[in-house]
Amino acid sequence: MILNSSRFNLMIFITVNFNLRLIKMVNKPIYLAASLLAILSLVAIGASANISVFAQSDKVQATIVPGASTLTDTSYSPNPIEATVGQTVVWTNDDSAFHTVTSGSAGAPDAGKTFDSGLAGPTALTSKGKTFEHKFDTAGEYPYFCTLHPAMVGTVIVK
Ligand SMILES: [Cu+2]
Repeated sequence: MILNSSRFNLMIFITVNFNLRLIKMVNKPIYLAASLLAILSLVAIGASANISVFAQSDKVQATIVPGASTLTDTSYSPNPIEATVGQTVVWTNDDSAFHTVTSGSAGAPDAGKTFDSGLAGPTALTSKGKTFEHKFDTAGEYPYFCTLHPAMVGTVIVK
């Protein structure tokens, strides 16, 4: 973002300098108009580029809320989580208890087949502050739950 912004400022600086020199050389109103137009279009390009940087951030943040084990469809926040194809959802365990982020629904044969933070290993959300992430490459609705507290449910909607 900072890099993008400073590069953008440098672009404006170069354009303004170039155009000021042009105005001094020729000193005709048409060049003033042209340089103003050039600056305005650069501002427009810069603004739209910055907006797209915000919109297409590659990660979407979500949390497991405090006291989640006593909750149902509010245990994961936000719910649903909305993402676009190619984005990665990052769940952070903000609760003191151990939870999982497991695709599908409790008892279903395909539970955990698409993604699963699991009960052991580096992705297990054993304690507060632990994170689990999954990249969504296909549009669709992905229900998920916690294997330790099957009442905890959420959905990821990928568009
Ligand atoms: Cu849980």
